[in-house]
Amino acid sequence: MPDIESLLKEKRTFKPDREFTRQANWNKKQTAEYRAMADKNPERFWAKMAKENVSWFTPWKKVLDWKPPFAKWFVGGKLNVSYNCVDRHLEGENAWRRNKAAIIWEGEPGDTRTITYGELHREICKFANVMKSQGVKKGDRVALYMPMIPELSIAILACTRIGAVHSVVFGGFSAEALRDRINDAGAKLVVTADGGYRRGAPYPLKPAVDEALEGTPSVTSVVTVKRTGEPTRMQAGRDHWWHELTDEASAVCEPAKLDAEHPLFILYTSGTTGKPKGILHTTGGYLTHVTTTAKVLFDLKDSDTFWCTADIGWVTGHSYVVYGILANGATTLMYEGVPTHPGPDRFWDIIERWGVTIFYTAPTAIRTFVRLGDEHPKKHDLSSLRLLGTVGEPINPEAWMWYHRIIGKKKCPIVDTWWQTETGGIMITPLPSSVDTKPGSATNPFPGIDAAIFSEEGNEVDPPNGGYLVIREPWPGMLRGIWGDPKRFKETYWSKYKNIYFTGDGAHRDQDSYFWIMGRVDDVMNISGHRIGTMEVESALVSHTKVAESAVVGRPDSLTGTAIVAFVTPKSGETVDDVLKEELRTHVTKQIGAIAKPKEIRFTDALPKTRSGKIMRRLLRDIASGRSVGDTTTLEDFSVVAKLREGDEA
Ligand code: 7RM
Repeated sequence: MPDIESLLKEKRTFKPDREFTRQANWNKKQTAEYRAMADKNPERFWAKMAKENVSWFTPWKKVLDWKPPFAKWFVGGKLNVSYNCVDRHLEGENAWRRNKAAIIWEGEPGDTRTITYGELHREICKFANVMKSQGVKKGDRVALYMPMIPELSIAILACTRIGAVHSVVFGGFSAEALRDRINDAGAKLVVTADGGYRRGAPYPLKPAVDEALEGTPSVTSVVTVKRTGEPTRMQAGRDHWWHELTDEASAVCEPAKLDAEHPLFILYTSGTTGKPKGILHTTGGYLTHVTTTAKVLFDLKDSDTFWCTADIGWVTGHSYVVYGILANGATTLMYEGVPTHPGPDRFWDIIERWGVTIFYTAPTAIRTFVRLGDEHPKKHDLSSLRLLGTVGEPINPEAWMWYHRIIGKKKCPIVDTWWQTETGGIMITPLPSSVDTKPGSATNPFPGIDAAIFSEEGNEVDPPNGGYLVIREPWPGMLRGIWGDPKRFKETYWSKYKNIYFTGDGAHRDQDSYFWIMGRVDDVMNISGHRIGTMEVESALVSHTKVAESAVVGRPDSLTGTAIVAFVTPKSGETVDDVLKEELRTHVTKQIGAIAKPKEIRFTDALPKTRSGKIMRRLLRDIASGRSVGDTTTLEDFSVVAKLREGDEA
């Protein structure tokens, strides 16, 4: 019996654009050479990348020391991440970058700031000196609870300059969530802001810090950026204004020469239990991984303006708003607010005004834009775009096609990038110069990444069957542990299969060996003994002309074991009734087969999502089964659940 059956068939393929391939950082020939090298000897490949793309103070003695599940990369090497992201762009043949934009920032109200590499260097040094004056030393943890403002990137890079370990806590988290994360990491310093702007209004942040700090013995001081200017309570002796401290600070600060395995950051991510895991990343391997992937699959050039729409509070923002982009000397665009303020075309307006060349966003955002209507992107000149990317979820082929046609004007390659907080950088992705893409497939592992699909028993399964996505060999950006909890690290990732990293995702490969990620394995339903990915049913639903978005979950069923319940958001203006329900059930039957036909369809105006845009299927499972809903701390908008509940009673 196959582990996970895949029933969705996608036949369209898209060849790399010739023009694009000709100018790519890695052309077809180089890609083939590197792939061959990586297949034969991944350590040799990664060592070459580390040498080419990262600057070292002291070379490493050993590429990899692997004592499963603990890996050390570039053992004995010394480097500094802020040096790689900034200083080296001010020296030698790169010195012309001094007055090049490193960060283009746009606030939600429309205010903007452009920070050159030269300025960024000064600001980082100043804030590094501020942290030193607050008693922060190498190895100390610093919690960053901030809106999407340049000071967040500056603080991150200042930490790396002195070897402090940052823990960015997304600004949408509650005081309680912040307190747990501060305590788990034992942070000494908290950096925050009075507030930020979202949906056209200021929101406060500092009061949540005050509340969190009622129970955080490790914190000795707080630095607050003045962003909104709203009245803010400051506690004498503990609280300081960013601008007051940095005004007095020296702009000279030597980058610390840090060990390749020195801790770089902790980032909390949710698992199957309630307690978030502090994912630990270290210096040399992580930087090699994100810098190389950014250069190769985003094809980053000096002339690029790269925009990743993720908040820096998520790993996508760490790796591809800050580290991977600045290390390549490109210009990174940071936007503070929501996509729909002041109008539904804000993103397209930003792309047009700044001439964004590479745009990286999430499928959930793309589906929102599909729903809002084509007239909004069509109002804008998007011709600066040359490459598009997606991340965070499987993208349904219809959304992919829309992105390709309406945003990419059929000329931009699309890189569908699969990776995780734990993997540090991108793992499975098309290389835009040389891989034919298929809508909905992340295609192939990056060179030097050994991804495979395993059965329950730990055998590799043959296409087209599905199973569990695993990574068989260590890679440079891999997590080094869960902060303070080696036992949980082993149990979560290394206990299902011996010495093999378990991703928690289901996937299958097609006849061409392409990977199709089917979502988390706890999103897999077992219907009458057939395992079906929720994503496949969702994809089928979304391919119907009247459907904007859908989330599919299983609920216990006495007959079939599990019954499929589909939550469906119709496109605006569509009438919903029983006729449409029947139409959709027939549609899914036609697309996938009767086995996947939803038993129940529920129409809803909105789906419950986390603040990073992932649909909270766990909540929907609870609602679909009539259970009370569990932990909702990561929920973006609680009223959505209340509404779904009301529908329950009706
Ligand atoms: C980068 C990020 C990780 C989980 C992962 C998957 C899902 C991410 C894709 C994807 C299908 C993709 N880190 N996921 N990217 N599924 N195709 N291109 O999102 O730690 O927050 O989430 O996200 O389930 O395990 S994360």
